[in-house]
Amino acid sequence: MPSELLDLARTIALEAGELAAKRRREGVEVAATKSTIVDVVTEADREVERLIRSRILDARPDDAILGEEGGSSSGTSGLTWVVDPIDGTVNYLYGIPHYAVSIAVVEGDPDPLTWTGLHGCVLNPAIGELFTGSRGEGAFLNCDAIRVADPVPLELALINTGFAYAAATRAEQGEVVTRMLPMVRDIRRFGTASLDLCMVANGRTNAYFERTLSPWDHAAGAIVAREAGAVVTGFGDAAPSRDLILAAEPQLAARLEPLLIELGSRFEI
Ligand code: LIP
Repeated sequence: MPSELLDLARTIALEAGELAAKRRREGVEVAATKSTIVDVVTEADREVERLIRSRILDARPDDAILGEEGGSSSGTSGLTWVVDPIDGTVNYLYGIPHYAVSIAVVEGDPDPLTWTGLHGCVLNPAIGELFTGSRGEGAFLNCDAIRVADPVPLELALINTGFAYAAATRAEQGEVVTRMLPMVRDIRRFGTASLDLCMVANGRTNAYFERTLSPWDHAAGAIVAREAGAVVTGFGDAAPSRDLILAAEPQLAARLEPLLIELGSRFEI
């Protein structure tokens, strides 16, 4: 049964990714703005999410769905599909080949603070990279098992992060990055949270942190990263949520979590 769910997530992600890539080739425009004028949605985001929802409902009518563009629908099975049809919408809009279809299956209330992530599938359709992970079953990039990078000291850590859409929050996030920059190898901002987590999972970066993410941004990538050996956490013992997601090889995670607080990352959001 578990692998059936991952197979279904993978099949749906591949079909959704084909549609997203086709719409990208045809040309993409902003359909509307959301929380701020830089938080955009394209018609492709909506169309891809409609496709994903209909495929899930056809196969799993009793499951709930929580999606970025279509909100939440309830179910009776105790499972929720957490869907970001196009994560990295700004990259998608600009034609930067680094965006993702992100699909997770979680158990429990549809709240990242309490749910248990079961399966995660993150596809970058632009380059054909498909990351998957299932609880207790490891993580994969296409057919190959992946692992986090070996431990490195802070000064050799390549760290990716991201910024909120709200200007005032970005200003605070910028201050944290300014303080961190002299302490680490370098900082990256790729623009797609689900893929940020997968980059930690296969050792392309050493750690990733971000605040203000929505559940669909991190649900699938968190499962992949955890299955690849990363610690994926919020502040203290909290699960990852809007408050914080930090993913890193365990020794680096233990160093970074208090450092983030020391650098002023725990400002009010
Ligand atoms: C975005 C991310 C981006 C993050 C933004 C936002 P969207 O998702 O993946 O990396 O920094 O805060 O959540 O809006 O492209 O689906």
